[in-house]
Amino acid sequence: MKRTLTSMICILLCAAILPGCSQQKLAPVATAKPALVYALIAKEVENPYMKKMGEGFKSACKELGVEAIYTGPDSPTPEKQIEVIKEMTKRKVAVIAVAADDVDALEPSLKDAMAQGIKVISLDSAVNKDSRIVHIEQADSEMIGRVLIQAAYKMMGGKGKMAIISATAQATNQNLWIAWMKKELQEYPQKYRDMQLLPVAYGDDLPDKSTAVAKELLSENPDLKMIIAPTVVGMLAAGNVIQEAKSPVLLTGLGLPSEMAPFIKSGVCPWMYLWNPSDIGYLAAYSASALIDGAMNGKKGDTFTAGKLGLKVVIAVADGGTEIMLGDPFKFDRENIDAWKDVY
Ligand code: RAM
Repeated sequence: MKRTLTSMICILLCAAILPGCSQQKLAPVATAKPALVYALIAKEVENPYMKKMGEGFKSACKELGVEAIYTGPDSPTPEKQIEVIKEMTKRKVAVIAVAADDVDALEPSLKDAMAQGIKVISLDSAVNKDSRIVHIEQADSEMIGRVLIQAAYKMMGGKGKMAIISATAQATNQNLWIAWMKKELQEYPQKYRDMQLLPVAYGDDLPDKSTAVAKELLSENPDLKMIIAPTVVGMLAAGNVIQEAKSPVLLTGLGLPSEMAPFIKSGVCPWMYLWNPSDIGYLAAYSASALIDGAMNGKKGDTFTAGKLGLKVVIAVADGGTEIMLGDPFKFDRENIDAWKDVY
């Protein structure tokens, strides 16, 4: 009996309160604005260097409180990259940061993205100045090209046949570095008079093709003394081929310390160069955020703080556009490789 009376009272109380709720205007709940989305479009999504760029990009986006997408084509072609750019544009991301498979081919799709308010930057491998607001450059292209030829000169004693294994034939960054390698050879004919450079071989930044190209170079050139690979994929492939063939050919270029440590220790690669790819992704995200916030506009002389990387300045570059530079290339050799092989 008692329970019935209690439940009756509860029902009556609820009936008395509810209409009041429906009559009161409920204060609007502040709906959190959806986080902005920043997309990094790799040259090719499985490339280990690109993945490390993606890690840095994601880490910076987490610090910035925005959502990060790491994406890219399953093979490094401009056509496939354009498909991904269009997909990100359709998703109305706030930022597209692209490592270009071609300097010009992406222009229509990137211009369309910018026309829809998307901040477009390139990183690692530039698009032309009209396709971007600013480029995030790892290191000075001239320095990279010249230092690789100077390293080859020392390793091969200034004489013999050398080859370059590059990425894809349209890759902006490798093509810039190779142009500076050739300029170094042309500007010092006396110094390099006894060194011959074979036609550039392209491994397309694909492990299998880079391996096949390295094997072909060794079999077709028994007197080959040196391979220069300005691509981490080419470096690993050439290192394995040379080591497995017990070839005396020497190797230098741009390699990941984590992948190239065995070849530096065995002497196949006396030394090589690179930078931290994660820092490029990190810098790209902070540069994008500064563009979104209006802290900088990608114009020469603009400055902004890029998180742990500190103050950065926008510089004018030879292609008529602007860049933000990460720093100088770092030399990896027997003395320091153990300190770096577990870092990246
Ligand atoms: C490959 C890619 C990348 C380049 C590095 C050195 O991973 O081609 O664009 O910066 O090598």
